[in-house]
Amino acid sequence: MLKLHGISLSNYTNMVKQCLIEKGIEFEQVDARPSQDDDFLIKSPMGKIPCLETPDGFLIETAAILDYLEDVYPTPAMYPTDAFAKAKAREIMHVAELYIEVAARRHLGATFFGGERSEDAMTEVRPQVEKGLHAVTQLADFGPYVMGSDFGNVDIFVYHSFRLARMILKRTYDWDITSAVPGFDTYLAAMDERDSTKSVVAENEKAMAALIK
Ligand SMILES: N[C@@H](CCC(=O)N[C@@H](CS)C(=O)NCC(=O)O)C(=O)O
Repeated sequence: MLKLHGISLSNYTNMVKQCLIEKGIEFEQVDARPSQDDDFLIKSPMGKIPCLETPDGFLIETAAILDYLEDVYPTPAMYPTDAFAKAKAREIMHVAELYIEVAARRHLGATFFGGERSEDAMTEVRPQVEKGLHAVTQLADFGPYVMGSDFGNVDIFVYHSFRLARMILKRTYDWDITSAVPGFDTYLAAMDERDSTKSVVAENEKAMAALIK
């Protein structure tokens, strides 16, 4: 059986978990936190979570894991079949990760873990995220899903990237990024109705409540 190493606090772990649930793949979640310990680096060479334990070995990087799941468990399909549309889905996933979530993450320590607020990050992050949001607005369809009427990995990826970024940016700048992207609220409502979202978010909220207290 596949083993998903990670915790429910982790938005990337939650992306993989939601894809596993949507595909109906049996898996076990193994509690693992990011670590630079040698025994964890053997499984996850950057020390990050998630990592997926497969019959062929360990895999890291969420987008690569989602691709593996698609190749090994092709139904239900989580990417468009058309090559260009599939590349467009991946394009939006990269934009959401690199220019919104990773940018917002610079405030993660100060927002949730009592770290010191960086003045450089305060001035640099917001304009970076604004560029990312502008790109998503241009690329996405939200009809109601990111690429139209079909749900897929791009929806899972954008949902969990934005969810964390939104919490961080609200607490940092009192800025709600969902209102910056037309149609985003309709997409969120469609995502929130899915059983897979409900179960992943419920576990995440439990973990967040314990963290924030
Ligand atoms: N690009 C990685 C990002 C994974 C990631 O940043 N995971 C976080 C937890 S949500 C982590 O392990 N952070 C610890 C660290 O960056 O050292 C992926 O796609 O899986």
